[in-house]
Amino acid sequence: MMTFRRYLRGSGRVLAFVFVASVIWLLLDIAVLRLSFSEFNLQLLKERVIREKELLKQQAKITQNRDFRSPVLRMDSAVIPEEDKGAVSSDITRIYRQGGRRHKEQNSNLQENHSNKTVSLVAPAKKPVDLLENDAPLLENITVKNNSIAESSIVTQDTVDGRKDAEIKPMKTAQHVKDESKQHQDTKEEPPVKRTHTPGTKTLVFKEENHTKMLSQSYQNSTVSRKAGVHKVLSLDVTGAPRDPTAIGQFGQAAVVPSDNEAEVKKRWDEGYFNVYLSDQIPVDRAIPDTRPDICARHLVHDDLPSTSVIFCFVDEVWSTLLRSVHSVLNRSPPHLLKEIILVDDFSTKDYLKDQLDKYMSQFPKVRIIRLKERQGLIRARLAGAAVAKGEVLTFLDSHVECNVGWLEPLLEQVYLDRRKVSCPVIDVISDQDMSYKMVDNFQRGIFKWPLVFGWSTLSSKYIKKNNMTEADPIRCPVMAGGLFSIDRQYFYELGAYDPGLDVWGGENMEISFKIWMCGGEIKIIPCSRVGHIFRGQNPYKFPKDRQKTVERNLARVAEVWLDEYKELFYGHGYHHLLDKSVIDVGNLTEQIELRNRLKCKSFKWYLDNVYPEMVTPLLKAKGLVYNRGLRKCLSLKKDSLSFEMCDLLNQSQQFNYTWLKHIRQQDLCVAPQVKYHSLVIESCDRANPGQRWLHKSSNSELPDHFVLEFSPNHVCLEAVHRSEKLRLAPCVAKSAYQKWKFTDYFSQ
Ligand code: LR7
Ligand code: MN
Repeated sequence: MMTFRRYLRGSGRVLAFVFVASVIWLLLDIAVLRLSFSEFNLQLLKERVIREKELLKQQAKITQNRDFRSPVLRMDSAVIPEEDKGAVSSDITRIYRQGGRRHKEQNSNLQENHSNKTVSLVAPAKKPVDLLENDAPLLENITVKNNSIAESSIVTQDTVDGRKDAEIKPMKTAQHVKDESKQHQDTKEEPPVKRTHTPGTKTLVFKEENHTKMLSQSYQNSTVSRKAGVHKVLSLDVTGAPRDPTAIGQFGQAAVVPSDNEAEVKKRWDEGYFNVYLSDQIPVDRAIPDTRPDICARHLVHDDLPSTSVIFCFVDEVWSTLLRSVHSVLNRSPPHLLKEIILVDDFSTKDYLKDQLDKYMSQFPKVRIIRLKERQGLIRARLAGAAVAKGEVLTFLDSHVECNVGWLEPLLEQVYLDRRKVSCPVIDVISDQDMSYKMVDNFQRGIFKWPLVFGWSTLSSKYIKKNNMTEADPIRCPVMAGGLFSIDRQYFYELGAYDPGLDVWGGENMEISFKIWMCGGEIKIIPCSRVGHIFRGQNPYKFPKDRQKTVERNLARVAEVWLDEYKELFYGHGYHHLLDKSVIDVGNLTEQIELRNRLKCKSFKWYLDNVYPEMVTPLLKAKGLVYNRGLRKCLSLKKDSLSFEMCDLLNQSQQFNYTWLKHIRQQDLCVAPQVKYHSLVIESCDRANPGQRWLHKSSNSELPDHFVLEFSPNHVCLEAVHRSEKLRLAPCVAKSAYQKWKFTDYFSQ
């Protein structure tokens, strides 16, 4: 105790005071510090909650948006393979921990994309006349030509009441079964033929009031200011009581060939690639069954419909089918509406198509024949016919058809209601085997699949119900088959007619369809107008140049002018070779592109969103981080060089696209092999350069997860080097994890 007191004396007292004061100061300091730490933590926590909320909001928005998904939202499932999740879990935490800047960038990108989408989805103003706008999803069965599938197969199709119903497709010989990617447009496939006996299939009740309502609504909204009366559609048919009721094939019935004449059938088949032998025995003015829905005969049309020129182009058409086509128009069209029939002879080689044809047709004052001095192909032949046509409406038909009762007025009625309406009949089937006339299933429309392959698809029963459709209502048609349609003559020219650079056959139906829809018009299939057509397995005439190249070139012209950024999808579906200028010269497109600009046509995206929304068209095959299984890291591009980093969904250097042209790209830069094929470089993307194409997830590939260099004849793959974490090219090894890659999001296989 004494000792302690001694310490408190003199200088010791001062020292003790200083000590106690410092202890108190220290304690106070600690208390203040603790207080500010907890405030700071609270702030951090708040920020994190806000960020997470924002992420969730975007997630909700983006899930509604089919075509655009942020990698951030898929990180748990897509970026990281299940077995590797642990390895990168710290990265996920890091993303959340990272400050706002990069995060904001990502946000604004997402917002921008989202608002773009919203704008482009604004539907065009509905015309009251049109009861059938595309406001319901169309889940449909699609029949596209696919030569790799034996066409004798039985395809099932949804019937109106949703049951599966067998639909029998006609047999086609195996010789037509060719490489699918090269033969897309070889022939047009028949639409499904109606089965005559479908017990239990619900028949839709026709609603006459619907039509009358439509007609009066249409009239109110018509661009035509004339006032006219209406009348019931004329069911004119000169062949109603045929000359020879017992003739072969009469009434559109199947004609049977006696067995001892089968050799003759075979011998003459190639003249038209159908049963020419039978056709020649069937009356050129035979009667056919009226295949229209019953209500059609009671439909009203306007009294002052425009007149039409019917244009048939032909090259080496079979005599009897050409005549039957012409007779069917003469016999079943109201004479006051039929201005003329123009036969355009596209430099045929057959003698009977010269003087004999002139002589035969001279008995019909309405028939004019124009002869082309050299082979032009059907597209320029149609242009030649249109150039001399005098009717207000042009009606194009193939030269092996049979127009049915009441076919013309419903087509002209559409044009009358709005000159930008282009109307197509339902194309019934005339059998190439027995020449019977067959009714096709209702509710069919023309569509395309990549790479611009025409096909038929059935409207879904949901769509039919939602739009309260009857079998007689016009059907919006994204793509017309091509050969059979009516169009206002002046409007045809306003649209720039056909691209005259299209050769011989193929692709012009895509061109005119995109042009019509994108430049303010519409295409409808009119179920009350029926025309039979002989669908053939092959074109019976010669192509001046290679057939396949001709069609490919036509399609490439269409793609270049009309498809915008979607042309990558066209080339990406088996047409990469067309990008090489030395392989194909598509010719000059300036005029076509100028035309599109002059007409201020809408974008192809608009067309897809508004006319054919059921078509799923992702612009990329895959996108996001490029994760390497072996390294468990992601590819990164910094200062033009590739390396690996811990995966970071917000890191822009790690974002890559895998395109339809098979590029692994970031903006305009593509991953490409080094000249000597051992290492990798980054270079400007060049769509014509096959060296920049990588196969990844390609169907039937034994190396689906690899990046296989397409260009190289040996299997060479992109590989991450284990130790150096560099990239190199190496012979492909199926099991090597270092050669396996995964994008965050895949949009297509
Ligand atoms: O060089 C030619 N010159 C011609 O005048 C080649 C053909 N033609 C004539 C030919 O004689 C025929 O009258 O053009 C017409 C059409 O030729 P097809 O019958 O050989 O064609 P297609 O029926 O096989 O093909 C369809 O696709 C074509 C693509 O260019 C045209 O658009 C056809 O008009 C079109 N036919 C139809 O749309 C009928 C329904 C088929 C379907 C689906
Ligand atoms: Mn045809």
